[in-house]
Amino acid sequence: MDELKQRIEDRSAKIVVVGLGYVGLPLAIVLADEGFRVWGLDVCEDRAGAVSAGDWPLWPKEPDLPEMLRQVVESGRLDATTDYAVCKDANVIIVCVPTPINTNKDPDYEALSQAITGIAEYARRALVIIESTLAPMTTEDIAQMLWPGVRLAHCPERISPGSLLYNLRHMPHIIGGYTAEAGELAAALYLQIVKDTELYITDCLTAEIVKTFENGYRDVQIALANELALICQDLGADVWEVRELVNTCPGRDVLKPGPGVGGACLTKDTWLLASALGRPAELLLTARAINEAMPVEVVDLVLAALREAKIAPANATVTILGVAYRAGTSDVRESPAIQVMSRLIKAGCDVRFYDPHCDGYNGDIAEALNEADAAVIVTGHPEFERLNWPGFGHIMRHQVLVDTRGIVQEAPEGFVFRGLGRGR
Ligand code: SAJ
Repeated sequence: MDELKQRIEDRSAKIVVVGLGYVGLPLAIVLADEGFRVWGLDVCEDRAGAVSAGDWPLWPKEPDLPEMLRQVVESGRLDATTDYAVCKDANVIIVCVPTPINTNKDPDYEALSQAITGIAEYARRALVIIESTLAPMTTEDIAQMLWPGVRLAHCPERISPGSLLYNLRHMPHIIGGYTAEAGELAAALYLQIVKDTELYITDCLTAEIVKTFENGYRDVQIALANELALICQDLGADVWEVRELVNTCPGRDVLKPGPGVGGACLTKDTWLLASALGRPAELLLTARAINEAMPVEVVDLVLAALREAKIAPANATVTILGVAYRAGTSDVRESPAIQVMSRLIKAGCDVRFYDPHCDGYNGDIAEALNEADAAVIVTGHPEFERLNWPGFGHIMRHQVLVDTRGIVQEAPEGFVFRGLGRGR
């Protein structure tokens, strides 16, 4: 313990980060930036090659990290490989591989099993940290795959796209030690990178439940906002006004309704949590069902607006504004926009899309709206708050606008307008 702790504290520890995605790559960069010798390991040769060359292989819009990557590679503190043998003399191995769900909504631990198998023979001397999100009790299974005295901790990532670096440094860290010694060692490591935040040391099971439930909790809150939107739509009220007035009551903080929940975390963490239970997690799973059904509600709104404008879906060109799942980012993973688009295509519409943040989708908005029959705001990008609808009305073939984010204050003149949750 003492020698390893010493190496962590004086930053002479060699660290291997397994999985160079949006969790592992920022972590590897920050650790290298703090002076550690870091190796990234990824099964994808292209990914490992790009990182070794100092080229940011993920979303281009992430602040600061691409430049930091170039610097730590140039300084010789970060390198990448596909070969697990790099773990041989590692002092710390941090596993950051994806833990998605399969089509049955069960955990898909293929990448995790591969990573654990890959590091197993080298893990005897190292501290092993799992940052991947895990269903409760999975760390125990991982410990069984490693050797009996393994120093293992589950420290679930808490970062989100667009602010990876900030989250890594400033989010409170939950440190689940498989043993008290492992928890203490992991805390010593994270102390080297965090700024102005807390580390909380607990056991692995608690850390697993905290991570999966914190996202399940957010999913339930969003589902409640979405349910309120559907109630208001049904009864002829405006959800944005109702929400604002509900939130004047102390202790109420209704989130914003929208076209559904996207991203890699909220769409699966409930399922990871539920997979470990011997009883149904009814409220959490109902929330999932509500959020998963929101794209259908959006398509119904679009079809109703087209009907009002007397346009048959088969004759309609619909422009989707916003493909990213989260405002201000270029991340399209599990985006509700994809569901909305594919359902509109199934309904017979011709679908175009525009997103100012996503490469490949960010041509010219006027071109995307030219001769279109309808526009549908799906992502709440700030750029969409200032659009000149009367101007676009002149270039559109028909003037139909659907807003799923409550960012168009008033129906533009001459438009058939529908807002999610706006029954009037
Ligand atoms: N959404 C709504 N209404 C809201 C808030 C969000 O419809 O009021 C939708 C978004 O449009 C998006 C989805 O929910 O489609 C998820 O949004 P999010 O803001 O929760 O962003 P995520 O999925 O990137 O969540 C991450 C989570 N972080 C991790 O899993 C490590 C989550 O725990 C954080 O709370 C969240 O970021 C955050 O607040 O940054």
